[in-house]
Amino acid sequence: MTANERVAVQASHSRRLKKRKRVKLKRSRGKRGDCAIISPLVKKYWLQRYHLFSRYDEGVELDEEGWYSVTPEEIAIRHAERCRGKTVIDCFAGVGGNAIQFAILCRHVIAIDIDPQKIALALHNAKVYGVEDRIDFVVGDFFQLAPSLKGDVVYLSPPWGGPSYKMIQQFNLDLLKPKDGYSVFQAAQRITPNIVMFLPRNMDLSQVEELSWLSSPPLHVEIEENYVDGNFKGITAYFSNVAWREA
Ligand code: MGP
Ligand code: SAH
Repeated sequence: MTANERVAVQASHSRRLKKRKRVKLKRSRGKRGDCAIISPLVKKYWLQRYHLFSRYDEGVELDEEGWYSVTPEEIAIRHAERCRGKTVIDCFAGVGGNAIQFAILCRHVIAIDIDPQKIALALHNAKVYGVEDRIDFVVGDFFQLAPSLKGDVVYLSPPWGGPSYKMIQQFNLDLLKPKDGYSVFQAAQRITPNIVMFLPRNMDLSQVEELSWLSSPPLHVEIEENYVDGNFKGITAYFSNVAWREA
């Protein structure tokens, strides 16, 4: 082999290497290449996708409301750990962020959402995690279904009115959708005193404590702050007629 031929072989080898590196880089940026088709609103949540679903690349799917509402997986695991072994009713199930973690750690899950597309996505995502058999999926209005529901724990993560919730200095229970937080809580209380509520980080905490006074004697309430990677994401209120056992 002449010196020129050696240079040519080396050059083509390094071109091949560069090509291989480029392909690898493209793949690791987003296996499903969905970055290009997401809306500007969703982009910031898409960038956090592995915090939302660690198995995102295995086929997890979300719609726009699902993207900005889903409970980050680490927080959903925390909620599920506190309900370990119980039957949990996830009354505003969305695309299944919480329901999936409840299915992994709890005895049984009833996942309700008024939007049929959310329930279809929650079922799909539960299949990705292999837990679809541990969840009863129900399309319906929580307020209508509440009188017929039975379970050990009621989990409430209702809509907060979209990502603009944080423009308000202090969020209050009247701003929750589709009904105010008092109505949601009262409907839940008729099922069980064991209620978990996931609420905005700018929530007026004195109002959350007041909810416990809707029961006689008043319920115990424990409030925790939830962080992901040091970022404050929301608060969780655990209500019960006995103090919640630490998981
Ligand atoms: P966020 O504050 O919109 O995002 O939502 P982020 O990245 O913390 O915003 P930033 O401006 O501080 O960068 C934070 C988390 O709150 C989301 O991941 C959801 O878990 C939850 N969340 C947000 N919204 C708008 C809702 C909602 O409407 N309902 C419920 N149940 N959860 C929500
Ligand atoms: N915790 C969920 C996100 C819930 S977002 C997750 O981790 O994926 C709130 C959900 O409440 C939305 O999907 C919305 O469709 C649903 N919802 C709104 N009104 C409802 C009602 N009356 N009954 C049941 N679900 C309702």
